[in-house]
Amino acid sequence: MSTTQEKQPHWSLKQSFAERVESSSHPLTSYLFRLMEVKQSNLCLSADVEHARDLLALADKVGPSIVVLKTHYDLITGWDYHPHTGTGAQLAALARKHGFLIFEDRKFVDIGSTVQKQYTAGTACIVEWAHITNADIHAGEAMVSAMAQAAQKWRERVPYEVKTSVSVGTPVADQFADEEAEDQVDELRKIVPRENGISSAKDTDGRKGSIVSITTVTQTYEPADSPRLAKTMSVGDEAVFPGIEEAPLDRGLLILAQMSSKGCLMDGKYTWECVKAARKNKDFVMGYVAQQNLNGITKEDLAPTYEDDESATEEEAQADNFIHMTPGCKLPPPGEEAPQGDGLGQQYNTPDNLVNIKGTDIAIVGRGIITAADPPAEAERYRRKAWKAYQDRRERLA
Ligand code: BMP
Repeated sequence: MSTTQEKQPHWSLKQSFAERVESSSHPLTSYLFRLMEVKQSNLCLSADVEHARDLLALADKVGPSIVVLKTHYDLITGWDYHPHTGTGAQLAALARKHGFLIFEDRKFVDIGSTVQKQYTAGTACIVEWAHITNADIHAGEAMVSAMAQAAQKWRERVPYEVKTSVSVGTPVADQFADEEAEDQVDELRKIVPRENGISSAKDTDGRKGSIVSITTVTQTYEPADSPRLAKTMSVGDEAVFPGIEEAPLDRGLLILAQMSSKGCLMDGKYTWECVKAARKNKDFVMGYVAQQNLNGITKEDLAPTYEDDESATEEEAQADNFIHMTPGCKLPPPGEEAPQGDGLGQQYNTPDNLVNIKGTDIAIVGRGIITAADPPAEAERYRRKAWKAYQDRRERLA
């Protein structure tokens, strides 16, 4: 199978995440690109821990280093399904506090009618708390449009109320607008101690970086029963990450186009069908879970012998700006060059191989961080490596 590496690199591989904001067709993708620049992070934590309380504690500790937190709610013991105060709602509060999106790795696959219900109803009611979910489209493209329809219906159904809030905006000047804002930033600073995010106003004139901001009073329409506004949450849980506004309420889908596991049966033909489904459903599909960059890819690249009438036009392929998230990521142990598999079929690549060489955008790391002696410190190490891989890619292709 040939790859994009043999062709001229697609424009999206050369651009910064900031530059890709404008040409994103999905509001949540635009938001995520901006968040990635603000936090200087292209790291997703796969939070596959045993108990709900461990999940929440881990999300709170590692939150400052990541832009996406990936869950498998069905492997978590003690998941509380209450829509306003349960585990999903609590995770949503942590996502607001630290500035990350929640990605439920549910891998939906069924007929459209069933996936609609699995996504927006049932015990877990995934659409309520997960900004992003994913689908294995072996059941056919119709399930993608069915999920898009369900997400849209959910979005329209959510009752609205006007919320008046004081928010701390993007750093703009060297003085605080007033004392109240300064206090507010101090409080938020305790929550986000790492030198990134709001500290992007740093040091252009040689002085120590300072957090500078203006206070703005905004009126926004918020869904009355959204976990983002859970009334029963304690005051501390209402904190909002100061570097960027809250995530939009739009929901997004990642298509599971390729997997990291040994012997995976998803062949080039399947991946090509994923690319077509993504291009057809740009309002809902943010991108892919994949092992390589698929932007600009053609049938000839993926499945040359597959007889398919629907070939992509050059124009269509050029317009791609999908985001790519990649699991099977680990750093090798000290003294070794490559990370070993887990003995159960999982295959690992380094962040450099995935982001710099294969051109994916977000590295998904689970056990590499979770089983470390100090998960927050290890998450920081992965964040730096994955971000460097992104910078190296841009330098290499410039
Ligand atoms: P770990 O880094 O501990 O191997 O975890 C990888 C995570 O990514 C798991 O949650 C797994 O279900 C998920 N995953 C994967 O490993 N490979 C894929 O191709 C798709 C996945 O969702």
